[in-house]
Amino acid sequence: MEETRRLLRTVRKVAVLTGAGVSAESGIPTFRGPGGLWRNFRPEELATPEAFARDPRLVWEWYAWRREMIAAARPNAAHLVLARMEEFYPDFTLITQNIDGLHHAAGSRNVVELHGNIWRVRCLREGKIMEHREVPPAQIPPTCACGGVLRPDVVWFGEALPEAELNRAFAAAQACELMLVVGTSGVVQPAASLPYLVRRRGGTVIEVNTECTPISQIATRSFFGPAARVLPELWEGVAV
Ligand code: BV8
Repeated sequence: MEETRRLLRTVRKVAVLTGAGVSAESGIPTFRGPGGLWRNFRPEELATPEAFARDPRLVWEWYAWRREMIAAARPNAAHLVLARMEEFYPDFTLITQNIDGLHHAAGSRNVVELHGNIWRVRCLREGKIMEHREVPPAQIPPTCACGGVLRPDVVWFGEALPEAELNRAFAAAQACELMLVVGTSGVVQPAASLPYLVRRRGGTVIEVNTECTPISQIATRSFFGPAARVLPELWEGVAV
């Protein structure tokens, strides 16, 4: 741990990749861990354009359930350490696969939301994107003033990631000296390829997870434990 703290004191360019595990201690179930199921559906069955086309109501009921949990959730110590890191490092990019907005709520500003945000919707008729914070939505599925159906502004399986965000993420992976990978199972592409990019360039990858993942095979070091405990421990004494 001290060796990694020393490293964290000396680097200047840091990128972070977070997944559902960073929000687990805020009470939000992860995708592939316990509690991730909803009415016996797996996320991969609901987070697809086909599922939405087939049954927009069912998919919206899943998002409405997640909105209820996220609205009641507060950023945990891991989110807060990541917000403090952004103040400390001259070059810092936080890349997240999460759609819960908890990094913003913790004070992070330069956040790359690779998979969108649960508090934004997109009109299927005119493509307009807008904030939509009803918990639960007054109407399911919600409709636009133009009459079009509104979908969550998130990236579903089989859908391309937003180009600007993806470019920012790859640029950060190319430029960073160290990438911190927190709470991701490392199975969803293209996000999961970012740590490999860093290692291939000779950069350092530090993983924080409660279990072993494919990223553990290539990480410079993995710290196994809950992010809300491990991140404050890693950060202790670095930013003094
Ligand atoms: C695309 C938004 C192409 C919606 C999400 C075969 C091989 C390779 C790739 C594919 C393939 N078949 C299909 C694909 C592509 C597919 C993919 O990767 N599939 C996987 C399942 C194999 N990818 C896509 O479809 C992507 N699009 O490829 O498009 C394309 C290109 C051009 C034009 C058209 C098309 C889109 C992927 C995005 C999907 N959307 N979410 C929503 O959230 O509702 S993905 C979803 O999974 C979430 O974003 C989630 O964040 C993400 C990744 O999961 P994790 O965050 O890692 O969460 P998970 O539960 O898995 O793991 C939690 C981890 O935390 C665990 O390791 C656990 O141990 C740890 N943990 C738990 N508690 C703690 C903890 N760690 C620390 N502390 C704790 N307390």
